[in-house]
Amino acid sequence: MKEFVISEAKAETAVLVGLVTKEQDEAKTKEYLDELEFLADTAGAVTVKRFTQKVGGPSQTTYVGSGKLQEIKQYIKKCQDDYDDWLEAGGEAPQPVGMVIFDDELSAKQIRNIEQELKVKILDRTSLILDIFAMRAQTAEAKAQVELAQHRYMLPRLQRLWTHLERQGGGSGSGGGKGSVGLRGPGETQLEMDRRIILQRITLLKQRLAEIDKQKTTQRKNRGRLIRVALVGYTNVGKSTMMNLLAKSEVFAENKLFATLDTTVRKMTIDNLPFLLADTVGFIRKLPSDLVESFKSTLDEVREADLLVHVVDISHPDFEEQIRVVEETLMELGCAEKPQMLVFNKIDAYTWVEKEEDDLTPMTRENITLEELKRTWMGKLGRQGDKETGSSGHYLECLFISAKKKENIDELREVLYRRVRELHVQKYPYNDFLYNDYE
Ligand SMILES: Nc1nc2c(ncn2[C@@H]2O[C@H](COP(=O)(O)OP(=O)(O)OP(=O)(O)O)[C@@H](O)[C@H]2O)c(=O)[nH]1
Ligand SMILES: [Mg+2]
Repeated sequence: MKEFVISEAKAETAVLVGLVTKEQDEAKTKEYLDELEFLADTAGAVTVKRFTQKVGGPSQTTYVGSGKLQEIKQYIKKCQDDYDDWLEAGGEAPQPVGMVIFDDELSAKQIRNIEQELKVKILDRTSLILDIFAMRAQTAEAKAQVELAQHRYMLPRLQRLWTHLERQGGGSGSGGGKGSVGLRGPGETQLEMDRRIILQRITLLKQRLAEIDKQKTTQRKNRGRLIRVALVGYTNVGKSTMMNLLAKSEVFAENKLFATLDTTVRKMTIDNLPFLLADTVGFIRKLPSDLVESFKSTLDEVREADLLVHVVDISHPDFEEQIRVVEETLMELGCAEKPQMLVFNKIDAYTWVEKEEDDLTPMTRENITLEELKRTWMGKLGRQGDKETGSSGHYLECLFISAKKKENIDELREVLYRRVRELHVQKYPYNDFLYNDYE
């Protein structure tokens, strides 16, 4: 039998691992793994298999139980053998498994143990997200923020460096777009830095970010007496598409997670009423708190906004949970009390399953029409908290649009105009110049 070796060629094929627990039932775990697969895809990895295990909670040593770990090992080995057979036969070989991605954050100990057993790249949800961020970071600020988050992630996991795995492909310095999945961002030399050097680097990055932050604060102060509106929401809901539509900007938007990392601010006008509109980084479940912390200055745009437009992808099967995640993240940022409006986007892609009359199984979310959903959400306007939808926020407005098909955009503009104008008059009551213009 051939020796079990690692080759670079197989680096971009992934196996996903998640747990089914008391708190997270099978359906939930499937949703989480769907999202993890989308994240992997965004990072450039093809998922070939998923493993799940029903347990009370993650094992402290290997996350999954030892039986499941052996099962994963066998699978990896089988793929490798198939690959070798194919090569021998001279055919076009299917990729063997290059990495295993775990749906929760792993400790140093877990990573070390699992890596020893599986002998392929081990990633967790956090390192995968960080990897995508490193790939997406464009500005000096975003790059510094991602690098800071990566070092913070790395620090308690330094043992990971004494591994048999050859580390290649990392860019030097802060996240470059090149390199293979999980190895972008701080490169090999940096991975080998000891604790002390990493700590120095963290201090330096924090200083650099504080500098940028100062400049940005000054810039923001110089923007004049304009109401500031921020588009917030889960990743991939269509924030940038809306921004481009409303402000005629050209923010990068695509069907990948975290398409936009940097905040873009545009001055826009509706009926002679000028205000600022900001497109911000998307949120996601299990977003590492280090990352939220590292993105402090990017998120200041949200913190300092006068009005938040919470964009939701109504065509996503999990949109309700996404709303809750965004609400929680806003709470973490101390923004929960800001005036907010809810904009359900992608109504063109909303689907539902009609229930047969004689079908006595309970109604599920799948059976709800768009009209019913509208009624439910409209009904909770202005109310704090809601049992039916599980949402804790209270919203001034609730709109249903399609940014792509340009449906209900006039209504969106109208509502924005009304709310911004209201806020403007409250905030700058003596600004007669503006006032006269709008009467
Ligand atoms: N069907 C449909 N797709 C839409 C709509 N609006 C946006 N999209 C698509 O959704 C995907 C994500 O859009 P973005 O505007 O990049 O989303 P985002 O919220 O800025 O995402 P991040 O920057 O990754 O957080 C793109 O493929 C868009 O074309 C819509 O109204 N309907
Ligand atoms: Mg975007």
